[in-house]
Amino acid sequence: VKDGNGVKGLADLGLLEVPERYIQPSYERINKQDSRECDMGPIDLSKLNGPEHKKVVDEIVKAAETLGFFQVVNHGVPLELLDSLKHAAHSFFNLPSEEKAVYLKGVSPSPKISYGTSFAPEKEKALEWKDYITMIYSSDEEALQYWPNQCKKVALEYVKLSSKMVKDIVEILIKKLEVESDESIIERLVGMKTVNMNYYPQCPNPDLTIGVGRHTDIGTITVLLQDDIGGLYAKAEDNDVAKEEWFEIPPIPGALVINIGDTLQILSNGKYKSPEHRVKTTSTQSRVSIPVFTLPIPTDKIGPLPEVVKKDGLAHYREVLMLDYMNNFFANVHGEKKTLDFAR
Ligand code: AKG
Repeated sequence: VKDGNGVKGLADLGLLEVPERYIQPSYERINKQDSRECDMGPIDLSKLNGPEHKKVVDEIVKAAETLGFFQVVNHGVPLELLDSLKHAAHSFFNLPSEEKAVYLKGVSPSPKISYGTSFAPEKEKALEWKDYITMIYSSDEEALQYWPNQCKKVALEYVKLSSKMVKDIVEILIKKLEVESDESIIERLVGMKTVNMNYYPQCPNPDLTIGVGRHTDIGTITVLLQDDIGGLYAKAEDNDVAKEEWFEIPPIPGALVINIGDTLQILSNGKYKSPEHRVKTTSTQSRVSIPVFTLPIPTDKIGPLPEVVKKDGLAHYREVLMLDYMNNFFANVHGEKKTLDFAR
């Protein structure tokens, strides 16, 4: 990515095969036949305000306790904005390389915005077939000043318009833990937001490569907009079964994908699952996805909630500083659910 064109630059060369350093060991490769489509329909969040409130709450809680992934509709983010976001992501990654290069780490106009490729390219044995831009939200002014022109307005709208839904979902999940439902817990859990734009160029060897390797998200919850190409897989957790079971999270027009992050798994003492997930590449089209990660602020501490530990009789995690948890995540390559080991 040093020349500013990342994997997109490689894809544009029209290679018939990916370079050796993108070829994954077999354990990491994704075979569509080994997975099932997740057939859980989207949850209609507008029903939270009507007679079906309890049913919707139960659906959200059940999903958080099992796969850790679900999809939502009537989420408060206008459908036109979802289309504009996908369009904006393509516009950014289609820029000439020198225009993207200004956002590379080290030269970027702000440490809160960075453009890159793969996840930890200096450390990875095999690289991920993905370019991205990360934008950490701190204020509207900063976003409008520093984020790329191609996406700043829509990305900012997305962060803001998704935040009520994020708060509602977090509140439902915290209330269900029967802790003293104190508004400040919810506020702390949604203290920080980062929006990413991921770009997976079309790839000549989708069976040998990965878009994103096995990992969990470290925050509270993630909201993800994916386009209609598909390729996101989540692993069902079942400690008794040796065979891995993967579910494809299918694109649903107008829906947003929600997944639980490590922070909620830790806070709930393991009741809510932060699912391992990964992304397959595709040979036919370039895919975009746009996640908003919601996290506690770096100076906050996260640990199992005392009321939950009391009920469970033991704590499965220790208390850690969010900053240390984040640094550990970014200092390592992607790998299964190993970020959680940092809090054990
Ligand atoms: C991530 O950005 O951490 C993802 O897992 C992306 C998921 C996707 O592209 O569908």
